[in-house]
Amino acid sequence: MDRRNFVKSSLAAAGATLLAGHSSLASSTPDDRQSSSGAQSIPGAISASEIDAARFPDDFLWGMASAAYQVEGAWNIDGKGESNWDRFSHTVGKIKGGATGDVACDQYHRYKEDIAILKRLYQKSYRFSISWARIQPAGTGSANQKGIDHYSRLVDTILEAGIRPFCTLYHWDLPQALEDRGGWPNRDLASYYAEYAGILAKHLGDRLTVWAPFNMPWTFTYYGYGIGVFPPQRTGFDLFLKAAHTVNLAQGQAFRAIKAASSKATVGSAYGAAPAYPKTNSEADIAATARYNAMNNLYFLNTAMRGEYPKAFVGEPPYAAMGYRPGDDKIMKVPLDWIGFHYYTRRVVSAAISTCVSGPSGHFGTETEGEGGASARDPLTQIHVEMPTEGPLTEAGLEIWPHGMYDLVTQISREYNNPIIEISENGCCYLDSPDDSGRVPDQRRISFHQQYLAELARAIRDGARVRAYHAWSLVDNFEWADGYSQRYGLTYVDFRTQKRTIKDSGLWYGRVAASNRLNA
Ligand code: IFM
Repeated sequence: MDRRNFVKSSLAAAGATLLAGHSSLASSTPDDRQSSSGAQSIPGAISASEIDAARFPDDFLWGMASAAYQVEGAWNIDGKGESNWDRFSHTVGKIKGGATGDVACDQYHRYKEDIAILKRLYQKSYRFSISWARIQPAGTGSANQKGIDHYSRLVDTILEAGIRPFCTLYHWDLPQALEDRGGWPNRDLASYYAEYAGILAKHLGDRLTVWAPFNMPWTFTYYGYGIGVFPPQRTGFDLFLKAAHTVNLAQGQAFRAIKAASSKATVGSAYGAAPAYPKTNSEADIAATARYNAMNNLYFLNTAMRGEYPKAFVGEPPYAAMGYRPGDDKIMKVPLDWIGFHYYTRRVVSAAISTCVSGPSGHFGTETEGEGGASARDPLTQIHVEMPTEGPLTEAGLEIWPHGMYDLVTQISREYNNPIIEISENGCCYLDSPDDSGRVPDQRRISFHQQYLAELARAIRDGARVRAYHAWSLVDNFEWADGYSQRYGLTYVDFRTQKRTIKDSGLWYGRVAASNRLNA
């Protein structure tokens, strides 16, 4: 049975399916309270009493997140240049249903309505991203004033609503002109990107204080250049290594450019992260799991905090293939003011049996791994990575594993000297739509966030300095290669009319933000 069919059947069975071979996970999980108690009918689930007991600090920043290409539309308006995702979505056969982001949620024109929703739901933080091609249509050179003006108005509207603007500079939409120059494997992009960051900080840095250079850098470099499932669909592990190194340099250079232009700026991150658990207690699987953690969770964090690549490879980092030059450690090393990361679902890792690269197989969302065989995901880390299905699955096929939130937050807290942490994204795909009365009763989304947040509250109680949580997403939107077939919003969007309907989850999340409790 493929994963998608498995999603359907596991939903019908309330997620109670337990796959053979994964039962050893509970004992290898740092926290195994519930697995050992046997009190839960659904693996990994959090009890109602834990949800009732969860508390958040008075000044906790409840927020929602979005990304420019996924919500803005207006793809060629006010001087905006073409981006890689414009080109990709305009190419026949690339996106499910032939969808594009040309209109998306039309947030470029409807941002006031969307900020009003945030305000109505007592939100304290809005994480949005800026389209590089609106600011520099060809990726370099002077700024497009209309693009600057748009984001300036957006920031002002967010602030007027009493909400903190959190800006991601790059959420995957690269000016196509830079892709045409070789894209991220071209080291020159680090300097172009720093120039772009400096322009933003100069024009918005009097009001914006929270900046994250890159959204999920591993994902867009690996998917875009390593395995070719995102634009520009190039495939080569060397290309991935080069792209990732350019991004690490760009992160360091942008950090300095932002700080030079704005004395108020704090710079952090919006990394994708997933706690990884060894498939067995063998030394080989434990070592492979550590390599996964280094590659997927720390590859862009450790370079910033310590100026060096974490131990992601069997053997020395492949410096020559990366295009690493003497002195790059100093460029990469920048002490992030806070660490932001997303958590959606976990991984189970084993040492690869075969050294073949498995490459993409079947469906690829923004989190999915190849599923076939036991071969290595790539030639140098020699890891085999699985997406477990022990817990229930969302309608995107991602396993719900709330304990991972606790494990990840406490792990990063331990490894980086208890930094300030923001959860920059977490969310789930369910396709609930308005009922006859116009309500969207998406109880499963409420339950999902309640459980993950209960685990976040536990990490805070145990000493982690987490100051924010951003639900993905403010509105249903363009879900990359899946087009409009997946809905992550706390607000329903009718894409024919652009009518917004706050889902029950959004109303619930508003009460959470007002009370700092999950049983609101
Ligand atoms: O929609 C994406 C987002 O762009 C990045 N993080 C995961 C989300 C859901 O797949």
